Parts: sequence; C-alpha cells; structure tokens
Amino acid sequence: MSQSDPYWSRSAPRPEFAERLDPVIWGDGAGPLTPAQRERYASDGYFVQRGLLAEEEVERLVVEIGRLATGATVSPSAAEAGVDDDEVVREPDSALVRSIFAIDRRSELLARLVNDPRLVSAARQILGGDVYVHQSRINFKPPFAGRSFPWHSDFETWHIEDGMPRMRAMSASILLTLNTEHNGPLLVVPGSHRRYVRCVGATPADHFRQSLRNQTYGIPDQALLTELVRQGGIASVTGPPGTVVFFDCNLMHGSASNITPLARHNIFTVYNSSLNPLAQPFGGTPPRPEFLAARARG
Ligand code: 6CS
Ligand code: FE
Repeated sequence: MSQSDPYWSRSAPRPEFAERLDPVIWGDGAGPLTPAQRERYASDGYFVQRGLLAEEEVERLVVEIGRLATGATVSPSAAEAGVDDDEVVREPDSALVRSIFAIDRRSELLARLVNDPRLVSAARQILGGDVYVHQSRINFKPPFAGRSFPWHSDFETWHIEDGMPRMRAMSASILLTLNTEHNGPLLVVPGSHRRYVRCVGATPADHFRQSLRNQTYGIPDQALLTELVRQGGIASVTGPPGTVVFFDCNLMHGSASNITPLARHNIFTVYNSSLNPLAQPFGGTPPRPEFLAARARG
C-alpha cells in the first residue's frame, strides 16, 4: 500500500479525515437535470426525484425481482454467462435473499433499466461524459427480516478493494416499494461526500463474502461519524415506488433493519466515468469478482 495514494485507508492504526481532491460535478451542465437538482447534488451529495419511473414500469419490475428472488427461472443468457451463487447474498441470520448482484445479466428487463436513458443521461451530466455500469444489484428488505447496512462510503470500498482511482462515480437507487421513515430507508449524511474518512483495520481475505452480509471493515470510526452528523445531520430518503435517488460515491450512508410488515425493495445501479477505469485495488488485495466491480466492461 502506498501512502502516496491520496485516498489510502485501512493501513494506519488511527482513523482520520482527508480532503476530497475531486470535483463532485464533472460535467459542463448539459443534460436532463435542472440547475437546482445539480446544486442540491453538489452541496448535499444527493438528490431525490419522485416519479422518474411510471407505476406500470415499477409493477413489472416488482414482478421481475420476485421471480429472481425465488430463483424460479434463470435466463439462458445468465446461465451461459456462468452466473454463480456468490451473486445471491443471503441475510446474516436467515436464508432470505438480501441482495442479488449483476442484475443486468440475469434479466432483460433489468438490463434495460440499468441502461435506461433517464438514468444514464443524469450520470453523464454529473460525471462529465461517457459512463459504464460498475455494479448493479437489488437489495431486498423483506418484512420483519431485512437487516441493516452499517454506515459506509461506497468509494472507500471501491477504491481499496476494487481499485477505483478517483471519486467519479454515482449511484442511482430506484425505490420499488414505498420507502417510509419506518421500513429501513436509505439514511444519508448530507454534505459528508466532501470529506474522505480513512478507516482502520486490514481487509481480510475474501472480505466480500462477509461484508455483503454484514460489513465490519471499511466502516467509519464512531467519533468521525459523529462529527459528520454534527455538521450535516441525517436525512432519510423516503418516497413512493418509482422514486429515484442519485447519490455521490463518497456520500456516507447506511440503513436500519426492517422490523415493519412493509417490504422495502430497491434497485441500485452504479455508473462510473469511462475516464476512471479500475486499476489494481489500492489496498493490495486481489480484485473482487466481476459481478461486484466491472472491469471487462469498463
Ligand atoms: O461492497 C460493495 O461494493 C457494496 N456494499 C455496500 C454495503 N454498498 C456498496 C456496494 O454495493
Ligand atoms: Fe453502499
């Protein structure tokens, strides 16, 4: 691990803040997003757009993700692509499906969603030009049983474990069910994307097998998180099905368990700039599998 890497992490005994060296908005402004949405994204690190998907579209997606979760059918193209079980992640305390990755390889409907111009054009506008899909997944939070995601910055993991060089990626989370204050919505710390939090603890071998069920490395120190929240507060991203939240790769976020009878199922797609292709992981571990971090397509 090189300390000349500005975003080094997991290699010192103490956590610390570091400066973000990258812009938040890379584009020159052309695209579907309004100036107000872009200003919101620049200052808070995210913005929420209701009604981006129509009700009928969401209904079809909900049926499709149910089909994938029960494993009723795997498309021939997925079978050909050698999709393996690592891509289906179960809850830490039950056999319920928590996440399914590389969803664009499992379903034509989901492939169309991941490449939908409404999402891609927003990503191009924020990231400044060509983008590709770095990761896609469904996160299921079934009633009474969907477990939490601890606070983290995605970029810290993508940099250290996947070799993403710069903060030039954006996630879109598509709400497929009603997300309320109660059923484990995405929680964000507005403004936290402007600081990088170096984490403590060397990455164990094959960390993803554990981290995707319950992450314990690459998560921020409590005192630093407290400071971020003192400055920015916490916002919950709620909205009806069809709402999309666009958020910066370094935004601190997490979510609580779903103890309600109301399912919270969301799709996440991550767009990375084509000018920010993955290098060797900056933490020195072997690259994670393609379904978590696309190299071939980058
Ligand atoms: O490790 C990852 O890449 C994934 N894990 C989390 C908790 N968020 C981002 C990403 O999907
Ligand atoms: Fe995340």
